[in-house]
Amino acid sequence: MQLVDRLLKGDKRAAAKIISMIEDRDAQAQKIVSLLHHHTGNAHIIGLTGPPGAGKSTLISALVREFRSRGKRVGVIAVDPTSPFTGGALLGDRVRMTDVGVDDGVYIRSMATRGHVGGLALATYDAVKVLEAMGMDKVFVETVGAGQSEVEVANLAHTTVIVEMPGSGDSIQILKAGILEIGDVYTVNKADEGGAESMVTNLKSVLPEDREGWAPPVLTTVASEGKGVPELADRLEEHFSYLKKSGKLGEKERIRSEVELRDALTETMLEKLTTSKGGKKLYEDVLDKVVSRKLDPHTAARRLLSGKTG
Ligand SMILES: Nc1nc2c(ncn2[C@@H]2O[C@H](COP(=O)(O)OP(=O)(O)O)[C@@H](O)[C@H]2O)c(=O)[nH]1
Ligand SMILES: [Mg+2]
Repeated sequence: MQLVDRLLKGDKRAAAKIISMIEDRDAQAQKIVSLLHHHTGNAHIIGLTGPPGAGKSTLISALVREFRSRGKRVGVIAVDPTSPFTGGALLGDRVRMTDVGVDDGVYIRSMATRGHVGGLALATYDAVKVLEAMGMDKVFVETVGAGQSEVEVANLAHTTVIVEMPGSGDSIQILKAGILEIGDVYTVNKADEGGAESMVTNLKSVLPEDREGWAPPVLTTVASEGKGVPELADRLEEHFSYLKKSGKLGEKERIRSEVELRDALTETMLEKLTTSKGGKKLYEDVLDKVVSRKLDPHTAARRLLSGKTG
């Protein structure tokens, strides 16, 4: 397929086209992504999550520059409707972002995953594959920290970075958000605004000193000035090395693959059910019965699968 060939050569326009097809759930998208799968598996996938406004997008821009200066090819997927990388009023340092935008070794893409079952899930995995297949060494995924998406991004990424900012919450709130289990690297950004040190102390007091041979570091950064960014990049590289040496990379890949397989199963089953003759109506009828309490969801699912819906 011509589009795939172009992508494999690193063509950004091909990447843009394919990711749009994924977003639109174009019938061809699945076939294309299937062709890409065996061209993936070499990139370091890094997820960044944290509250809106913490500086995730700014930090990613700074990391892109840092890794470019280290000779890495870098891709970015932003699953964040509130601060897209392109269009509208976005990034603080628009000009410098445009600089990396014309660089062949950088591809940045914002994505809307609305309407996809599971939100972040399958469409993002597919988009990451596109960036891997086009030859990116580092693929950053930005998600806004809102409940479930943190855990989802931790499953998607090899390395999960939790971005906090001073005053964004005391340790109890941090505990509640469930971010203590999933972060591999923590950074308190906006360290220029004061209060960062107490945030760091708070975080350190509640984080484990050792998690299966890895001690999650807590850093401070000023993303808008690039301060602390080389150190952050170093920690990311260290974590990737740790994953490789400890055999954890294989475990992570298995979890990633399982999430993908499960999501694909759900999607395939739903597609099969709703595109078969009379399937859509049957599905809606069963859904109505669940709503009116005539049927429970478990029984409904089993009946739909077995085809006995009477
Ligand atoms: N003072 C200060 N502002 C920052 C820093 N990092 C980002 N910002 C600003 O904070 C705002 C939100 O940043 P953004 O990257 O969009 O946050 P996101 O919502 O987490 O992606 C923007 O106006 C940035 O310019 C920082 O380290 N210090
Ligand atoms: Mg953002």
